[in-house]
Amino acid sequence: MDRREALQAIAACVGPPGVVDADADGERYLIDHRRQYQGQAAMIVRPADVASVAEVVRLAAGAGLAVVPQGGNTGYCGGATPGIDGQGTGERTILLSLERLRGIRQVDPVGYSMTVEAGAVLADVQAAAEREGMLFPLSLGSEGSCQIGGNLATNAGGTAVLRYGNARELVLGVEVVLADGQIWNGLRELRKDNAGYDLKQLFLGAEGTLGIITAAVLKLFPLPRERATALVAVTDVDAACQLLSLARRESADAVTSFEYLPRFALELVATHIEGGTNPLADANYHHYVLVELSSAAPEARLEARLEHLLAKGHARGWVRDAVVAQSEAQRQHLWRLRENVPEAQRLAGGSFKHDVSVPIPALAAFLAQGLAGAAAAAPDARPCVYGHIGDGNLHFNFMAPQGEGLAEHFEGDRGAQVSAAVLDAAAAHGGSVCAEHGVGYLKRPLLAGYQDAVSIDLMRRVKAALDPEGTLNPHKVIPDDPGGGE
Ligand code: FAD
Ligand code: 2HG
Ligand code: ZN
Repeated sequence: MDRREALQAIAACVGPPGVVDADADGERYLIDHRRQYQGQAAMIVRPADVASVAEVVRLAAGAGLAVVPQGGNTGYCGGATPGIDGQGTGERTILLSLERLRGIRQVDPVGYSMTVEAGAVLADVQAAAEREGMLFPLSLGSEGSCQIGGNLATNAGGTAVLRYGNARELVLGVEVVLADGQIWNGLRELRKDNAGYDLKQLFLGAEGTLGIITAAVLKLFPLPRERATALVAVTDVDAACQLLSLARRESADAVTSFEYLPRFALELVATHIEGGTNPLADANYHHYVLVELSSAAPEARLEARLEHLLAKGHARGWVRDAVVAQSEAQRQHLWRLRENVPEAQRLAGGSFKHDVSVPIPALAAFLAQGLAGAAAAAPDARPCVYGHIGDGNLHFNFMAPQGEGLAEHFEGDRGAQVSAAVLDAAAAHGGSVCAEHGVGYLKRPLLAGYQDAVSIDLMRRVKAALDPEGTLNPHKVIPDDPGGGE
């Protein structure tokens, strides 16, 4: 079958509701969330079930067409955008959206698990678990539009990793369409299974380069009965890390979230987001953490524990001031301040982003080194460094000076020097230059520069074993092989 015939067969397989009219609706699928990439595809399809996903991949592979899977298209690294390699691959690429596979197949209160299809929106997965009195703890600012398949494919992090782990730690089983169109049914609910390699891990965090996740069995947890949440002004990042350690000990490890916010991030939210007022704005504090404790125990007395540890932190000189939420509305308000930092940055002209992690004890030294190096290269840039310090993960972002465009300020050498300052500092502290957003297309050069050669070689060999024809999401994740391969 040639490519034209394969495209016709794919269209027939998914039927008219499964083919997107690219002229009318293509932008939603072909441009990434941050509008950094304009993609191209020979066809955009939305199969309605796993058998159709498998048939699309089988037909595509047989005709030498590539397939790029897409979830909610909220990714930050261009991973879900087809045909952006500048080599005209769009003409032989199918974009496959999982959005019609959105069923919640089962919620199991005895096994504390649920089985969902890949296209289910994360917020719907959370709500389905909650309706049955359980918690699916993955939580990100994009949860209203990202899909569980995309979350698993990127091994998403978010604001509850400290307590529950990254996405890959929340998975018991997966169903995957392989590069030749076979379906691997790994939808197991087992808590223990050492029958050889843990194959599901190959597909979690692989960003669609090794298989297309079509369904998953997820771990659930008891729903918290109590939460205590505070916005805390701390002396500096070192003090924040000390407070985290104390909080874990004092609360019997009830710390669910521990998020760092510098004054500048809160100012952006106050300026650009309706109702985004920082309750501690009047005092001249520079460093804040949003702390949340949660517990499923009936009388955990979390608010008292939180007050107690804040008092201890104050006595030790780490805490300067704090607001403890007194109602669910106040709690929501504090979370709105944190969750809206990405949107506030976007509304303020966008940010030059780095997503890095280091061991928690190295955070303060890393931050100081990264900021100093970046300031030497771009003294007028405005750092907006914030994020999941409870996981050692900082979003090391920079905004252009007021009145100047982002691209204009960071293009060329200046941007390269800022990035080198941040990424070299992360590497020097034993960190990662791709903490939670993945590699996609954007960060392949970083991987080539900062990942050791043996790791990259192993990744190439895994890719060659699972997708020898390079059908799935080509030119993503794995750096180009100077020897001529992908
Ligand atoms: P997409 O963007 O559609 O795809 C991402 C990658 O996964 C692509 O490579 C794609 O090919 C692949 N893929 C998608 N679906 C499948 C599938 N079913 N099978 C195989 N491969 C697939 N990320 C975090 O980790 N933590 C955060 O706190 C966080 N906060 C965010 C806040 C905002 C406001 C925004 C816009 C984004 C945020 N992100 C965050 C980034 C993003 O939301 C996550 O990476 C998310 O997991 C992507 O899911 P998605 O469904 O949108 O995937
Ligand atoms: C978050 O934690 C997201 O809010 C976005 O991961 C990070 O703005 C960013 O770079
Ligand atoms: Zn994040």
